[in-house]
Amino acid sequence: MSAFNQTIKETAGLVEAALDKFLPTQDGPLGRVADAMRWGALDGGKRLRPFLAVAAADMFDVSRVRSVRVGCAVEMIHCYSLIHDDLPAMDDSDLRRGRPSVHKKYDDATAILAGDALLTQAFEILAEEETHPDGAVRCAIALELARASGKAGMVGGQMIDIYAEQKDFDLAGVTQLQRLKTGALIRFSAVAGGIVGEGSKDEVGALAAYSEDLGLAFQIVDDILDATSDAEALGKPAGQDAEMDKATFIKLLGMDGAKSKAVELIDSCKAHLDRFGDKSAPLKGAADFVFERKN
Ligand code: GRG
Repeated sequence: MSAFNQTIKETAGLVEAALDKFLPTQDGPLGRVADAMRWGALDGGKRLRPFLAVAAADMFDVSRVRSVRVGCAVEMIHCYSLIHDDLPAMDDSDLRRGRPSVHKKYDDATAILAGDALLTQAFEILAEEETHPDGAVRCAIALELARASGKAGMVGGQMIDIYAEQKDFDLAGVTQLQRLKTGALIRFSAVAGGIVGEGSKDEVGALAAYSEDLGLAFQIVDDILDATSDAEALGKPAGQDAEMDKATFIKLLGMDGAKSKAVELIDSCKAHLDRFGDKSAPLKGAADFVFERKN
């Protein structure tokens, strides 16, 4: 295993343990939604977003107790979005992270409620004093997450994805859609690490620039994997973009053009971190990981 894979695995272990504590099983009528939250959030995924939050915070010597909480908050939002995205009213997907999606394992109502509860618990975690003793810092992180996940961010991107007449989208249109749908949470992750670390405006700005390029590269790779991989390797259905005639980077740039664009973005995202010197190695490693990932 490469040194970076070992590092992201270690962080994922910390996040898994913290999520397990945040999401205990429960007796009585709430047991079902508690179990569904655990099914949707535990034991799966690359944990890329929490890794970005923790690695960015590490550059400012933030304690892992704090940074892992920020990482758990963004992972909970991500997991809620996947649970809702898999519902029959959206992507209608039976498979997620290589196992039945939450509505398949439970039912639609339970999946909706489990997603809602993960969404709200993310903000609960950020608001608690253990995340940062300074209420203004906690508020700044929560504000950033609200913007990244709501109508001006991920939800807005999902809305455009579902309802816009995508066949007419040009590169600017696809880029804007993906910046919102996938990019906003990736951007939040790195930026939140800088905020919890009380970085300067310029330092947080550099993290924003890094994660904006990284988010787009992530999406291009996602398009490539959707077109070239299979459900077994991805742990979710493949070939959906072409089936639904979605506007993707591959459709607009061709496969080679999309790959070149991803390489360009990976190079430029790393360059934004040069000001942090050696401390930025894990975040630069994350960029290579995004490019080389197979699921
Ligand atoms: C339902 C509000 C709402 C939003 C859904 C993010 C999203 C919006 C839907 C997910 C659909 C999708 C497959 C988008 C492509 C990019 C993406 C978010 C992939 C999944 O993220 P990974 O690869 O997944 O980080 P893991 O499982 O590793 O966490």
